[in-house]
Amino acid sequence: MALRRRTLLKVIVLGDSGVGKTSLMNQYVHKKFSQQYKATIGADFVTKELQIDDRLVTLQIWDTAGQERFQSLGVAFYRGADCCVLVYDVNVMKSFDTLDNWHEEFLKQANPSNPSTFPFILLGNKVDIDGGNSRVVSDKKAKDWCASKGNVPYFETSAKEDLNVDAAFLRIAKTALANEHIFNLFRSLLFRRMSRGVGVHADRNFSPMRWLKFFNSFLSH
Ligand SMILES: Nc1nc2c(ncn2[C@@H]2O[C@H](COP(=O)(O)OP(=O)(O)OP(=O)(O)O)[C@@H](O)[C@H]2O)c(=O)[nH]1
Ligand SMILES: [Mg+2]
Repeated sequence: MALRRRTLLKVIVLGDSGVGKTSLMNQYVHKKFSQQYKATIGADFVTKELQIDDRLVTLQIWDTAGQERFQSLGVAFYRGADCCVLVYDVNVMKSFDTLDNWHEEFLKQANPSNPSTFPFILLGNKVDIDGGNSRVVSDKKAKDWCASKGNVPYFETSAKEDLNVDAAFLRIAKTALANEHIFNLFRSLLFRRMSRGVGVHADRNFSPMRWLKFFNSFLSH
């Protein structure tokens, strides 16, 4: 088999305390679920390898603390993210109402080069509770929110029953990978221009130094 390049994708999971961020990750990576609640402190990551078409992908999934007093993440933490997963609990209205804040906060901290196209995914978790009878956020309300943010993909999940968890994370990986492709395409175009600049010194618009500066400023965002 030919040697394939491994791609590392950084995914950040955000949402209110208790919505099930840690549980979703544990279900996805370890196929385990615990009823016991143990608040996440700071942030921690797990990795999962998967194959998408002919690409080997390592998902680095960062679990974060929903509780404000345990949030201690600096700007550097958000930088370089390939996808942001927002989680709410379909039985708790407040966890849905705060999605705007999480969305805004992520964009402020991560400062991606194009905020309007940065990939987000929304997960409505705990759909198993009470057979859906205690649900307060409708499917339509969630989809409307997604539409208002530029067609964010939406999944309804249960970490407890392992419902839709694999499907959601596969979509997360594909979305992050697509974002990475765009980045790589841009980078290769930039390098081509740079090398042309080296060959054609008369073309001052494409001087290598100019492209290098531009490229560095692009990378630092
Ligand atoms: N019934 C049910 N309970 C769930 C589900 N997901 C998580 N829980 C429970 O909800 C509680 C909180 O889950 P966590 O995964 O710790 O929540 P979190 O979002 O990581 O919380 P923080 O770390 O404080 O931000 C735990 O008691 C879990 O067992 C689910 O899909 N269904
Ligand atoms: Mg947690």
